[in-house]
Amino acid sequence: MTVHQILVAPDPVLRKTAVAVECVDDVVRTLMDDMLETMYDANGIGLAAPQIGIFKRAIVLDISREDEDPAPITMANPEILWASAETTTREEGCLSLPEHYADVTRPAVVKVRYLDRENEIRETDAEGLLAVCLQHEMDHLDGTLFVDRISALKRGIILRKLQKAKKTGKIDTHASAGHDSI
Ligand code: GNR
Ligand code: NI
Repeated sequence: MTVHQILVAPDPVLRKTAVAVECVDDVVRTLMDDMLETMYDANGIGLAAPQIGIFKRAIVLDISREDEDPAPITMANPEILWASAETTTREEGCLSLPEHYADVTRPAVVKVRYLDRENEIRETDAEGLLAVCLQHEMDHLDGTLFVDRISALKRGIILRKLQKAKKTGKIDTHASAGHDSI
């Protein structure tokens, strides 16, 4: 298993659209296991393959609390079949926008179809934090970041700060904070 480096915005790689997974085979299962390990290592509750530079429609999540047993979820080719008109607003963060948070409004409930680890088609209804996280991860598969769903003013502030931090080398990316560098 491998902990991957997580790409940080602004990075054109995060803007690419990921390609559908043809079949959830051992290669995809290994990718998902690596994504889970990377996500847990970074203390995230979700991760999409493009965040580690892999353009496959694969996402992982675990929204269990620290005092609960781990509850990893892996999905390939997730698609929203239905979204509620009712919306919910929640403060979001993103491992690719480190240390920046903003309120994002999204449908409160979604029905999602996906391929599970055994390549079986499944459907599930999600609400609450799971619905938020699912939509956040699915956005990554289309090159969308949560800052695209807030005001242009706030988006500009966050992206400019990240760009500046990158230029001055002050960004505390996962890799530079971890064991890969130096
Ligand atoms: O770790 C994460 N926390 C989070 C909090 C609120 C809404 C969405 C998320 S997902 C994020 C991890 C991440 O960047 N996934 O792409
Ligand atoms: Ni994210």
